[in-house]
Amino acid sequence: MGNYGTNIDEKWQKNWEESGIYKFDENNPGEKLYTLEMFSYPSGSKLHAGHWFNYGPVDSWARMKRMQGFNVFQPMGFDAFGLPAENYAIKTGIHPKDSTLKNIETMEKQLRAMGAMFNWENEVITCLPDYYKWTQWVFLKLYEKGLAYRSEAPVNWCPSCNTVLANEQVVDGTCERCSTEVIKKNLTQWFLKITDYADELLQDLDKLDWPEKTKAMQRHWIGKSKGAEAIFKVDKSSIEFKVFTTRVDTLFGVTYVVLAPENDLVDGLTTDEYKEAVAKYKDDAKKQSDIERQSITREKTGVFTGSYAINPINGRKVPIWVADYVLNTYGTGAVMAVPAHDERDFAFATKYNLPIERVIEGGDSLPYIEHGKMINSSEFNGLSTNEGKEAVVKKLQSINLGGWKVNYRLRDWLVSRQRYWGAPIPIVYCEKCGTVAVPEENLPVELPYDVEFSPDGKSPLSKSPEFVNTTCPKCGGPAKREADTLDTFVCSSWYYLRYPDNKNSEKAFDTEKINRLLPVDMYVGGPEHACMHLLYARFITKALRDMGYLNFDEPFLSLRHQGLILGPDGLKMSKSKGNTISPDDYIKEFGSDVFRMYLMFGFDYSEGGAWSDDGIKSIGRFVDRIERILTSCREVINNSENDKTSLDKAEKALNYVRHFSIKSISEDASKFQFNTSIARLMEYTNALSKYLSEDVKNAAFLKDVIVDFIKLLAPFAPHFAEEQWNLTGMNFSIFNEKWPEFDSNALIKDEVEIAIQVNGKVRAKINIATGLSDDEIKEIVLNDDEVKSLIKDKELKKIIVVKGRLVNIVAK
Ligand code: ANZ
Ligand code: ZN
Repeated sequence: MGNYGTNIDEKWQKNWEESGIYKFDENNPGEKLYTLEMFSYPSGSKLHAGHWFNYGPVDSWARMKRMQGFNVFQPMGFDAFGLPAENYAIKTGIHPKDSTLKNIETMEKQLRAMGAMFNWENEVITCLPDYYKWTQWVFLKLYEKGLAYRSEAPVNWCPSCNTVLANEQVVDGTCERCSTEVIKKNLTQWFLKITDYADELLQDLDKLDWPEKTKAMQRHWIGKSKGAEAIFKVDKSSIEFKVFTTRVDTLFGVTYVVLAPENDLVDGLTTDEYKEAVAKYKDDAKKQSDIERQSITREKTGVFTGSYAINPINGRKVPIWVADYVLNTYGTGAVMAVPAHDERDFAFATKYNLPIERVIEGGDSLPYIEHGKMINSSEFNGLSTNEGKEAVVKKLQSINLGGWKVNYRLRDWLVSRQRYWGAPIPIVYCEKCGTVAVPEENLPVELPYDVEFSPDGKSPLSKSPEFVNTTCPKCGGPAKREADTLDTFVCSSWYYLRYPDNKNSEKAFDTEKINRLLPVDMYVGGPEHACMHLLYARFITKALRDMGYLNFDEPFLSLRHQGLILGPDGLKMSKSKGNTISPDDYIKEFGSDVFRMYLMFGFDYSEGGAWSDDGIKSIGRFVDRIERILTSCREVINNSENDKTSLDKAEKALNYVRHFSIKSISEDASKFQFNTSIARLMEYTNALSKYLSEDVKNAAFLKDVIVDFIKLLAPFAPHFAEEQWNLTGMNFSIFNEKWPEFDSNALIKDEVEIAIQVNGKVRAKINIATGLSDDEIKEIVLNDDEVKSLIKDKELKKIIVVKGRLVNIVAK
């Protein structure tokens, strides 16, 4: 075992800390590089391998960038409000504030032991009043702009978490956090109007250097759909309604229309005869999740209302049904059904014996859902789907019964929560003045400590009279505070704006400063945030920009996701499976650099994989080997007896590896390809070892070569490299050194290996000097003893040279 271990880690952490070398100052030389890892949730279970996999390699990337001349800003903080702490409190009786602050203390210690260049002086902790004061300010700004509003709506309710959820927090009909099936409840809640930005959120994705998959997920979530609206009048009634369709060319094929059970028009449309059946159906529909309702395979159900609607294009009377496969929250909550050309309508019509009429030519069987020529559509017959859409819309426009329409799947962001551990919503309800925003000078609305927070579906804060009862900021009369708190995703939607100016007590941030330091240049975190945090943060940035607080459009220019580190069994780590890896134990045994380097070498960064003890042990041996070899190199360098100054074959070979490593590592590590970067370091180590076996060595040259080696190693093994740097007699700190640049001349090899093909088969390989002409090469090849014996007495028919690779000989 070598000398490297936690003692070395501690030594250099102390030096870095005391010298303050990583302190960020925007006036430092170099282009600013805002490197950000998604901040941690302070849980009781400490830092796990996943945190390490997120933060360690990104710190290595940032260290390389620093050496390449960037002025790196890499802050860290805690996303400290939220349900886990509150649920833990309910279980144990420990107040969420106490447990959270204690967890933060532990995690900070662990994060420091990682030896990353975190700018701790810029830390933010979202549950502290000096932060959430400004979360409340952000909310108020949105409210002033009409981007925050309160409304009654059927919302997602998790019966286990006892709170409403945003659409983004409902995964396959279940709660994102606890997997309980989510139900619908009609509640008055606060929403943020993210839909105002739907189109820009979609368009600007094209500008971002983000994983394609993540962009695709956001595109799908925003769900822009271009179609048309058509107005159907209800027969013998003054009621009319719109339908949204992406296939207006099929308008002649409508044989019935469907309203969502929740559509407000349903009761007014239903005739007495059908009232009972419809009422019962509406009741049943409440119990179904949107996902179930939209499933193609699920058995369709529905009821007739007794009323008819008039098709605007041909005046035909069609029955109006109510069915839960139509969602009230999309489009107009009403659908024109074309069973011949839509799968769901087809299944429904088949089940209820409704007519099915083909209006698009093509395919053998129904439903035919592709494009084609219009038929059975009077004057439109013969038009293609696209021509037909234009023509039908034109007609609808001319009779004022429809037009083009764009719809989005994205819904406004529901941000109020009936829970305790969150930022109070800074709103007051006054009997006289109604809904009143808390004035900025009265912020923060502090979260009281002594509150009964066991959840029962009512906001815990509503049970605290000291909190709820207040006076109206407008009229001074009695008023009540909003007792819901903000979803933690609101806290995390703007934290990257606070980091650079975290001590500002006058403002959330200084606009000019933030405009200089943002956007974030590199953002790294889990892919699970694709349609939540990453969407919300983009929206908040754009909204603040429109209010004049920011001058950039996007918060995160580049984004990378780390993969998942699995247990040794290949399964997701979990306490119950007993397959968790505790970083602390390994770090104690191997040192933090070995842990970090193993994560970087053992896995593709964006893929992750199964943990292996053998893997980390072999990295431990690699570090020991480097230590031994560098020690020997230093002995050679310090003992200049059998010194030479020329660069001969051995030096050239080593120099090649040196410059090849510089080139490859610079390229690969910048692309987050850390595993291949470390593989190059291993080759470099081998080349050094080989050179040590030479009889005579060039000490000055060797010194340069190990200086470069230690620099290349530094980002990946920061403590160990700093120690080696010091032992080599260099000045503190290696992280103030310039990253080496490769010399392309060193990469031109004097000789190349060429394959000799005889009659189509590779028979030999010979080394040939580079830069020779074809004729010179032919001559060398034909005079080679091995080649001579291959041809023997055969007659040479043909010889072809493929430069740098191959010589092809045909001999009979
Ligand atoms: C008639 C039609 C004929 C349709 C046809 C499709 C094929 P996207 O792409 O998702 O926007 N639709 C509209 N509103 C709906 C609602 N609230 N709930 C369920 N389905 C709804 O899909 C638009 C299509 O989904 C619309 O076009 C409508 O069915 C249906 F051959 O209208 B279509
Ligand atoms: Zn839940």
